[in-house]
Amino acid sequence: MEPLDEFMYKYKGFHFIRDLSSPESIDALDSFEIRDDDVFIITYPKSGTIWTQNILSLIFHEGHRDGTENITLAERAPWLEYNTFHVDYRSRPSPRLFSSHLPYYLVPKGLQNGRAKIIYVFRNPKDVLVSAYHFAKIAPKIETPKDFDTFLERFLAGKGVCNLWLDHVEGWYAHKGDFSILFLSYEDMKKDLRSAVLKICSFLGKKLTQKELDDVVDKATFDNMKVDARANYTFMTPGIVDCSKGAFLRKGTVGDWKNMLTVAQNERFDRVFKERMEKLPFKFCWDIHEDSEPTFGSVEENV
Ligand code: PPS
Repeated sequence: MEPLDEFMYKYKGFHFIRDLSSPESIDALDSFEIRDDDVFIITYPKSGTIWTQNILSLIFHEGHRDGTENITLAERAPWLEYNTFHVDYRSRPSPRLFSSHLPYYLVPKGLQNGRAKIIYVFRNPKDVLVSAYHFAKIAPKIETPKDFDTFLERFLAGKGVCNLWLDHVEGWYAHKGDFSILFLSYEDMKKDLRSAVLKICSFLGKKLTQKELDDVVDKATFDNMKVDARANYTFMTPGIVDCSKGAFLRKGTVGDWKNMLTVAQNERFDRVFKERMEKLPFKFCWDIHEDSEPTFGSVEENV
């Protein structure tokens, strides 16, 4: 283990938050027993995790859909590597839902060639950067950014939590054959939530009635999640996310980077990221008004 700063340590090549995990807990994941009907949401931070947690919770739990249960999403689809609520994952009833920011090489070995399913959600990295910048200001467990330019350079160098965005996305995509995995883009979810929910249902072999589908889509909109205490992170202690400093569900849109990056910063971003991004098979959407065609067609799945 290599301490990186006051907030992070590096272990097995990956940057973890100090207070929320330990090398021993990461080692234990290697042999964590996977069940056939487990479902994992995997993301680079700020790519649509809570959104997908909500969608899966709504698909799987009737009580969530009909509003009779008051269980937070962190309990519904807890973090594999950051067990902040100290849940005994082994005794949880099936089907279990999990969330994780881990790279492909650190997830439990049982996920490889297993029947458990992974939904990998990715988002255009300029919006990821901007979302992460704002999040860092309300998350006491990670370093408060000095200024946006410094934050941008750290992001481009992969020096923050979860390392380099490119490595995360490329790694998962290159090893897609090792897992049963569905790739979804945040932007496609934003442009056509209903189609995204149907895509997820089809991947998971779940059939919803029209009414159930309507409920999932309705409860998973940004506006409804923003006022849903199970989803908007007000359930977190201020020591982990301090919602008095800003909302976790901040803008929930595509293209907010245009309000933040200067022309020079945007050019710098492109210089560092463009070449590797062009080799990725995904069609990235940088503005909510562009690309009326969904990118699902170019997204692959191994079921
Ligand atoms: S984390 O901390 O990694 O778990 O964050 P994550 O949940 O992956 O990403 C947070 C961003 O997702 C946005 N979000 C949504 N956008 C659109 N619709 C819905 N329903 C939705 N739910 C969450 C959230 O607002 C964060 O993005 P920004 O750009 O900061 O608003």
